[in-house]
Amino acid sequence: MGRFHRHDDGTVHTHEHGDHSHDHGDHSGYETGTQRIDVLESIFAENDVRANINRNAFESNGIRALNLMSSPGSGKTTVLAASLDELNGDVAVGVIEGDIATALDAEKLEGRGAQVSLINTNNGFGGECHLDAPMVNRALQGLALSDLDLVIIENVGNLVCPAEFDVGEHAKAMVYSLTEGEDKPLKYPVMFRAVDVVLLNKIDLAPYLDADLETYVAHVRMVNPTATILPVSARTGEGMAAWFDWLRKFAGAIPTTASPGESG
Ligand SMILES: Nc1nc2c(ncn2[C@@H]2O[C@H](COP(=O)(O)OP(=O)(O)OP(=O)(O)O)[C@@H](O)[C@H]2O)c(=O)[nH]1
Ligand SMILES: [Mg+2]
Repeated sequence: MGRFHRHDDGTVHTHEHGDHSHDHGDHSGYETGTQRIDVLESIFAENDVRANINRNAFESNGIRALNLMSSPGSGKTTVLAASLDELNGDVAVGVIEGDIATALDAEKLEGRGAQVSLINTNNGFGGECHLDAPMVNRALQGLALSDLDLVIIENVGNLVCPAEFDVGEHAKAMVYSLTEGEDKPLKYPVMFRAVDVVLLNKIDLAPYLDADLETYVAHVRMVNPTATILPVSARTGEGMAAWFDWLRKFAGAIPTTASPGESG
């Protein structure tokens, strides 16, 4: 069982076995709970310091930054490729491409008018399941920030860890594919709760999956009443105009009364 977790407000809480009347007899894990929490708190604290450094770097260059997250294969890179093609010549975009290994996604985004900076999290010990602020800070060295309006960070494909790390972004978006099943917001609420936008992707597959879009939307709403939910197909382009519109507003390229990502 997990003995710590980080709340949306950034605090870390622990549940020791001694808190409960039962004892699972599980002594294989961490006997030193307090020390472990100290380490985690300092990791998150250090991350948040670096995240603010990143945010200041973005803001001093007039950049808006978006953290794009999802399970593996939901469609982040496909959405990004279409977005770069759409904004090319209009909005100056930089991409930070986070992957455990390979340059495969970074290569798919080449030639679309954007600067791309790749960061592999593989450190020889298996690779991190998320980007943290220090990694994004290193990736920033690969971008000419003064030339950019918008930076999109493609996080490592994972439905849990990326949502826990502020990397200095101004808003979080996620891609939720119909193929993942309609129960995912309920089973993995942390990311669904953390995001400003949910792209409900692969709607072209709805007939084959016998999927009911309304149930997907209702489940997202149960954990996140305010997120913008956009049903799209990055494959066919259906619904993508609304996403491009959101991105342009976010980047400040078209006027808006309330900037997306600043409402919540
Ligand atoms: N049918 C359909 N397929 C899609 C759609 N969007 C993406 N795909 C396919 O889904 C697969 C995964 O898409 P990616 O864009 O690589 O997903 P990703 O989230 O970037 O994956 P990771 O970076 O590995 O986590 C690819 O084969 C895409 O062509 C869509 O709207 N409809
Ligand atoms: Mg990808």
